[in-house]
Amino acid sequence: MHRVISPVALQFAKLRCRIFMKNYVAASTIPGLIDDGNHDKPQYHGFKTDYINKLEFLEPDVKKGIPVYRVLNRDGKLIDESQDPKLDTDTLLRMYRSMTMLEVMDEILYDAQSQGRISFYMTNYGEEGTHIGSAAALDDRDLVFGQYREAGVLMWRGFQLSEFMDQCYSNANDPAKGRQLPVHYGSKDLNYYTISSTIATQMPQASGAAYALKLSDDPDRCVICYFGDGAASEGDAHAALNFAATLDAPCIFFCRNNGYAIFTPTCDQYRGDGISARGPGYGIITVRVDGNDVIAVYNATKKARQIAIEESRPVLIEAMTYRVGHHSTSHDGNAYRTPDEVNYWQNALSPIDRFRLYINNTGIWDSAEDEEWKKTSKGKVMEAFTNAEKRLKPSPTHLFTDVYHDVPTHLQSQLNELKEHVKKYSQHYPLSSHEPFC
Ligand SMILES: Cc1ncc(C[n+]2csc(CCOP(=O)(O)OP(=O)(O)O)c2C)c(N)n1
Ligand SMILES: [Mg+2]
Repeated sequence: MHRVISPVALQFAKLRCRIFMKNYVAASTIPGLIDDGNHDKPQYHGFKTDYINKLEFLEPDVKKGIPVYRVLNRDGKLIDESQDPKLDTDTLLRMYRSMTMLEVMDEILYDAQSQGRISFYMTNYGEEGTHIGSAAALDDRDLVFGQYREAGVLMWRGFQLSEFMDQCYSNANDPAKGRQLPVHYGSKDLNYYTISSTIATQMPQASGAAYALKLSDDPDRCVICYFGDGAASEGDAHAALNFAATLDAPCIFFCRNNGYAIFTPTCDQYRGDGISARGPGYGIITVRVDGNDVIAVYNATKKARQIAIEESRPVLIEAMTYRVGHHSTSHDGNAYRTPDEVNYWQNALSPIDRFRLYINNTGIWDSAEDEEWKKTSKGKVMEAFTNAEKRLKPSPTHLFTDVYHDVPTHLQSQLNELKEHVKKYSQHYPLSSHEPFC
């Protein structure tokens, strides 16, 4: 099919082309655009490089495995004193209590799902160090774009146990009024964007938000974008990293490399050196960190935040960790990995155990306090759980609200039809567990 271009449109296009060319020539300070007479140097647009005169291919493992930064050894001892962030006792204990509270919440909600009390759940077992180490290093005003397995970040920000429970129970207090799957939390007050199941969609959104922060008159903030090793295989990951790099957007890309994307192990997902190896390809400053060492994660994120804000550029952190739990309550991890593998990570490499050893070693926490805290934390979670379970589910009216400012007439007539139907067949509907139609 031929498109007919009007003479006016043609003139307009020519004008735009001239403006573009003018700007293009004005931008000729880009390295390689001016022939400086040195023909032994390549002069490609934007490159600073050399010629070679022997054929050489670049091996993918330019470096023999990007190293993993850690601060604590497996016995919870500082390896190098200079890496001690010297956090005060309150902060260290808050970190420990948050990591363990998250574990207790996971246990109770996972069991609740298997008893049919909630519809779905995803645990965070084994990844508590990545959540709390990174969250503690941020400012509460920084924007968080999460995937779905970062409940600890939200807990650190101050999301209450009752709020977690109300969301998982989809009761009348759930801000999404029961329209989201459990664990799809969000909090405007805590600068935590609502989780979307469609993996990696949070990544370009994070780049955009970081660019908006850069252009705003409030530049002392950054964005942190959490994503999994599996999400990194999505096209959105490429778009996000490249946009953030080229726009110099202050975004920390925090990859939780937990070894699996549901049942696909990382060795089947990529051939390169993990996610870190991709950073330099995008021109992004990168670090790989032991995700089960909460202090190392803290140091890496603190520094990443400083770089992102002060230099206005993205930073990539690859936190090496392990998903100890099943992918979700709808998936059985035993189908593709051995109990020995899981036990090894759960017992020998637990981020919580390592951190407990550290605070025991420093003398700020002991086993008696630990026992007491186990009881207290369980009590708090159970209380929130019981309250959420008792609360009514949202009114069925909310099937029709919140998409449009005013419910349009065609939806209003469907709502009326539903009301009549439910009235006629009320014995088939659990009306007593819902708030009434409104
Ligand atoms: C676009 C899209 N494709 C596929 C899925 C199905 N899915 C849900 S989670 C997941 C694996 C994600 O793995 P990873 O990013 O490593 O996160 P993890 O679950 O390990 O924390 C997949 C494939 C999805 N939700 N969205
Ligand atoms: Mg994963």
